[in-house]
Amino acid sequence: MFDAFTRVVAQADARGEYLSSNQLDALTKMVAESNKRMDSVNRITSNASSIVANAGRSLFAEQPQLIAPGGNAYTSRRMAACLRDMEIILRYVTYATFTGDASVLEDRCLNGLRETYVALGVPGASVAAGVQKMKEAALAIANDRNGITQGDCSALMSEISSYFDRAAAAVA
Ligand code: PEB
Repeated sequence: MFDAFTRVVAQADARGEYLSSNQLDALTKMVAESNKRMDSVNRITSNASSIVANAGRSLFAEQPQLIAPGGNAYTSRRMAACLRDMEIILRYVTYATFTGDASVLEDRCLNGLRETYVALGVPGASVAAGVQKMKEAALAIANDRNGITQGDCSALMSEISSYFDRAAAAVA
């Protein structure tokens, strides 16, 4: 598991080199703008249950076969497993956002997830659709201009977006 700092160190060490000035500049910028990152993590984390519940509601409205008898979210046990899975994925996205690196998400959540869903008979494309819905909600909350110091968060938002996209692509 890497963060933005340990990844750069591991790469430099593998080559037996000092950190380059480009790497130092990028990390300095990341530190200088870290309040944006922390605020985004905080906002997504504190709204996690509504992000998950609304994404689930919207997914089941679009794909009602999931909650019909025989569907993959039919019975409260499967429904609970489904909402829990979405919550787990969202949690790892917040970890990746915090560390500025996708490896925690990849290694501890997405690795083998597609195979797990195939084995369980859970439709990966539907999980991916749920993840995309969480992405839209999370970005709207993280990027809300109200009640916060104004600044350019476009790079951070596309970074966060990329973590959701990775999760969706891993199971689709
Ligand atoms: C992944 N999900 C399920 C299981 C596992 C995961 C390992 C099997 C064990 C169990 O039931 O608890 N676990 C989950 C995860 C990590 C982990 C992400 C990462 C660290 O450890 N059903 C739907 C939707 C979708 C869904 C499309 C969006 O209709 C999910 C939610 N996951 C779903 C369902 C089950 C499941 C299990 C329904 C139960 C399947 C079953 O038992 O029939």
